Amino acid sequence: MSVVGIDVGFQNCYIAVARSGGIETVANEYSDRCTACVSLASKNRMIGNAAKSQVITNFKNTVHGFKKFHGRAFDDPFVQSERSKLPYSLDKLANGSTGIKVRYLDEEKVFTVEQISGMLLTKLKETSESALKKPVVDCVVSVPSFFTDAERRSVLDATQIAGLNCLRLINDTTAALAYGIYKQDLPVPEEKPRNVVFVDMGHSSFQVSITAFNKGKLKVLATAFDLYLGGRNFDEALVDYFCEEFKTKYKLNVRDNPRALLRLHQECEKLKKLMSANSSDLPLNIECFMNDIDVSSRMNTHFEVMCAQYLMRVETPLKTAFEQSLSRDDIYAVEIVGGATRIPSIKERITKYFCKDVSTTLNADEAVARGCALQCAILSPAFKVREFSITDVVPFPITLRWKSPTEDGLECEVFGKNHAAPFSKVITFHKKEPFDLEAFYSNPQELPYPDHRICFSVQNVVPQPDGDSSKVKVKVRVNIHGILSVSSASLIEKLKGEAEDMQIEPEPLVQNEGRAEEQSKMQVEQEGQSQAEGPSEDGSSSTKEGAAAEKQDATAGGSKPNVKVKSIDLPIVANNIRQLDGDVLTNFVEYERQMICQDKLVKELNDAKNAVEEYVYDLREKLCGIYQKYITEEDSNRLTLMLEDTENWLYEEGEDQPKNVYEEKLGALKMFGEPIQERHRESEERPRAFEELGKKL
Ligand code: ATP
Ligand code: K
Ligand code: MG
Repeated sequence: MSVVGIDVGFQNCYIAVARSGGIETVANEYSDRCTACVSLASKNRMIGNAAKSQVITNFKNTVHGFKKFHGRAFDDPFVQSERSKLPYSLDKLANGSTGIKVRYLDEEKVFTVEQISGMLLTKLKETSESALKKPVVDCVVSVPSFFTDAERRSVLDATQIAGLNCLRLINDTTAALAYGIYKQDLPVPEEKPRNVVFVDMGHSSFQVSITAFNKGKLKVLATAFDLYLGGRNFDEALVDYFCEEFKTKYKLNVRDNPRALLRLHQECEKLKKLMSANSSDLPLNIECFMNDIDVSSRMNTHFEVMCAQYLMRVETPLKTAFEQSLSRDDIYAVEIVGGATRIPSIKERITKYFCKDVSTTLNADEAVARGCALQCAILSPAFKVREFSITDVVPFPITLRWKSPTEDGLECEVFGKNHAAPFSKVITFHKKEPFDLEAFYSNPQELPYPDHRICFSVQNVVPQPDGDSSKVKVKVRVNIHGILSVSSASLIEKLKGEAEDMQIEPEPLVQNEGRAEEQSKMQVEQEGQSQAEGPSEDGSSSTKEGAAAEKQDATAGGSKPNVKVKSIDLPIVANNIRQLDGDVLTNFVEYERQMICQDKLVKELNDAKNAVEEYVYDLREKLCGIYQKYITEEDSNRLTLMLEDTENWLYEEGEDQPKNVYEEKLGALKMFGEPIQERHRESEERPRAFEELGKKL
């Protein structure tokens, strides 16, 4: 069983694995990071760093910056504003969600964001497999702490498309701290916790969390964020500036030329990074930028003035996080990660707010992936790690509204802001008929986008034999991924002739079943996460999904002899959940497999073709060099001619042939090449053999 953690960023992805007793990050063939980029072509796909090189050359079919399309409708204002800036096309899917329109295998295709993310995850899976040298299925994947139900479900679908089994979707901020603090000496559970602020500015967003640590556990106290503040804002500020300048200076309309605009973007990002290390003014030069014109300019401290509107926004989430939890004096350390915190003026703002130096004990790039791997190791039964419980929070309060054919809706907030998660609550209703439970975020205005309501129908509810309402217990859960569900419902049937003396919860049975009373009779039992309330009784990790369920069985199961009730499980039908349908998902999984096979075929074909080309070059060089002594001039000329023919063939009819044709071609060349190689090898080894012999004598 594998232990893999994946940090899926808007721009950069990192992988960490557990190997030889420790957690380490994994590099692919190019570097330690994988760019979140997928490029579709007429024969295959390129994913990650290979796709990055296609951003300009194949811009219409090279997809990047798609992370925030997860779970969002095409009509979402954010999607629309992104759309106007993207070099590739978006399209509205039949269900209203965001589709990505590209040409693949010479056909127009609209992929869902789950499919595109699935492609990226396929690449990340393959990279971890080649590092671990075994198949990878289990993993933990990071998401921004502000991702809502719909976004999380969408990311989970993507992991499934890639053939991964995601054990937990963990919040970026939580993952990073989990790793950083794991090994340190922490206060025992009875002592005052050590509070750490965590600040992450990536390419697309800014996240803050305040977390309390004790030995063996971490509890997030509050989170805050600016959904749209990240490194890319600073790139865009530079792009805007140079677009204006080049308009007057060179009469160039850069925005009309997608290729030039993309190049300018790349150069501006480089410039931004350089400016983090140099306070002096720096040049920007791009050759043959547009209409054969070379452009050049400079940038200096004016950069900060240009970005004032963004720098101003740094403080707000920091403040918000504190307003929800602690005072600044209770903070032990401020840890910063994420690429954009390297911008000096960002770091300055953070330092200024806390009146204290920020720590960079965590590796700014790898901390999230390492935390994911650590969480994966904790969840994996095959892996032994010290107990460490991770309790996160519900970022946006959740309300439940119930209604049935004879009732209007009534509602109650089941999970308040910063409620511990994962967590289950058992809610008792008194009902005579099936009813619907609608779940939604209480304050739509604080959400990143208008989330829709999801609905759970509790079916088969009937009155008691005596006509009374039945007691219906419903379990509502924010699960380990931060996803909400009504996970079970049961009807408690009083057994005939017996008084209901065994109360499941200390609530008097009310005789009159009026509508107004229904409301007061809704009762919420807290049930998940013992750590959320106090010290754990059994010390077991609260992140294990099963714990809450077992407790439920112990109370409602009726093991005591004097229980006079019977519990009947009720079916629940979920509606309007933004998650891929079973059949659709199965098709996507299958399609992803086909695309993987296709990529593999193309790779093998290219390898076979390259092998011919390489052999031609290699043999030709050696014929004039080290092989010269081992072939007659006449044969050498004939062979050289043959190599030349092959080379020409590769550029003409041999350009696009099946694999076996290249293999045969290579075989034919080797028939001539190998005997020469053999003669060369023998004569090289002969003196060495003599030498060996000489030594023995
Ligand atoms: P997100 O967390 O928003 O999903 P991400 O995880 O992909 O995005 P990171 O990899 O943390 O983002 O950071 C990438 C950002 O950091 C980019 O905007 C990049 O230009 C910026 N960055 C990286 N190094 C530097 C540097 N030295 N100076 C300034 N900015 C930098
Ligand atoms: K990242
Ligand atoms: Mg990130």
